[in-house]
Amino acid sequence: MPIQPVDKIWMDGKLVDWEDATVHVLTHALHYGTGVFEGIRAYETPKGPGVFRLTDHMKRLFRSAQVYMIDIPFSLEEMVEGAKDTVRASGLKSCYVRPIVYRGYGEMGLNPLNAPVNVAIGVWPWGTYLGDDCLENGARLIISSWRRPDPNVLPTGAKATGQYINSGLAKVEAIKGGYDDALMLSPEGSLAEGSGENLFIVRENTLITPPESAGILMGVTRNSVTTIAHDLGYEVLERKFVRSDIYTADEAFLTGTAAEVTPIREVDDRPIGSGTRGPVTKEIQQTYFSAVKGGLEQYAHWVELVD
Ligand code: PPE
Repeated sequence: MPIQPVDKIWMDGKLVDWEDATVHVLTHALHYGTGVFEGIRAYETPKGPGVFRLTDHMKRLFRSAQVYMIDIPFSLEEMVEGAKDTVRASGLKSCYVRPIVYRGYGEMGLNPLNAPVNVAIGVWPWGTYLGDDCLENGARLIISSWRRPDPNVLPTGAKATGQYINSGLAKVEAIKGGYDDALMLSPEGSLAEGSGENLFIVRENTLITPPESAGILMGVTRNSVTTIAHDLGYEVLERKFVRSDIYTADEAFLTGTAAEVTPIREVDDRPIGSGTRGPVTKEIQQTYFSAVKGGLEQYAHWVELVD
C-alpha cells in the first residue's frame, strides 16, 4: 500500500514536517525489531473526525511496552492528545493512525535497555485493507504453512514491530499463491488469526473466535464485534477450533482496525457457506460501520472526537 504523505508527523512530543520525520540507520529498532506500535482508524463523523477507541488502543500500546520493558516517556493522556493533534494537523476527514514507540539511536547489541526510547505518531489516508470487493463479497484465504509462534517464543499478545516478520511470511505466501490473505495456526495446530486480523466463524446463531491462548493479538475490533454481536442477540464463544471447523462453518469473517469486518468467502479453495458474504456477517459489518462513523448512540463512547 503506497503511503500518501500529509503535512505533519508527531515526533517525541512535537509536530514536525513529514519529510523531517527520519531516523538514523543505526536505530536499534531497525536492527532488532525493538518497537511496539498501534494501528487505529479515524472516521468521518457528523461532528468531525472521530478516532475509534483511541484510548483503548493507546492502553494496549502501554501493555505492549510493559512486556518489552519499554518506558514510554509520555502519559496515556499525552499520547491520546498527540494522536488527536496529528489527525487535526493532517486536515483529513478520515485516516489511519500509527503510533510507534521504538528503541532509538545510540546503542547496539541485544540488550535494548540502555537504548533511548523514541515515540512517533503518523497518519495517512488508508482505504479498505483487502480491497472493496473483499469487503462486499468476501476474501479468499489460505491457511499458511507458517504458524504463529508459541507465546513463550514471542509474546503474541504484545504488538511489537519485530513480530510482524512472521505475519509477512504468511502474507507473501498467500499473495504469491493468488489469495487475498492468510490464516495462521497456533503451534499446536488450532486456528489462531489472520496475518493482521482476528478470526470469527459463525454457526447458526453462535459466533466462535479463538481465545488468547491460541496465540492471538487481543484485537480491539474483536472486542467491539463481540459487544455488537451480543447486543444483536448472538452468542459469542471463545473456543479453540481446527481447520475443518472453518471449512464447514456457515460463515466466517476477519476483524481488525485496518480490515474492519471482512467476510471470508473461501478457505483453502473451499467455499464457506454460500461462498459469499453471509447474513450474520453483513449485519455485524453494517452495525460496525455505523458505530465507527458515530451513527449509533449506544456506541458513541467509542468515538473519540478530534475537535
Ligand atoms: N491480529 C494481528 C496479528 C494484527 O496485526 C491485528 C491488527 C489484529 C489481530 C486486529 O487487532 P485490532 O486492530 O486491534 O482489531 N493489525 C493492524 C495492522 C495492519 C497493517 O497491515 O499494518 C491493523 O489492523 O491496524
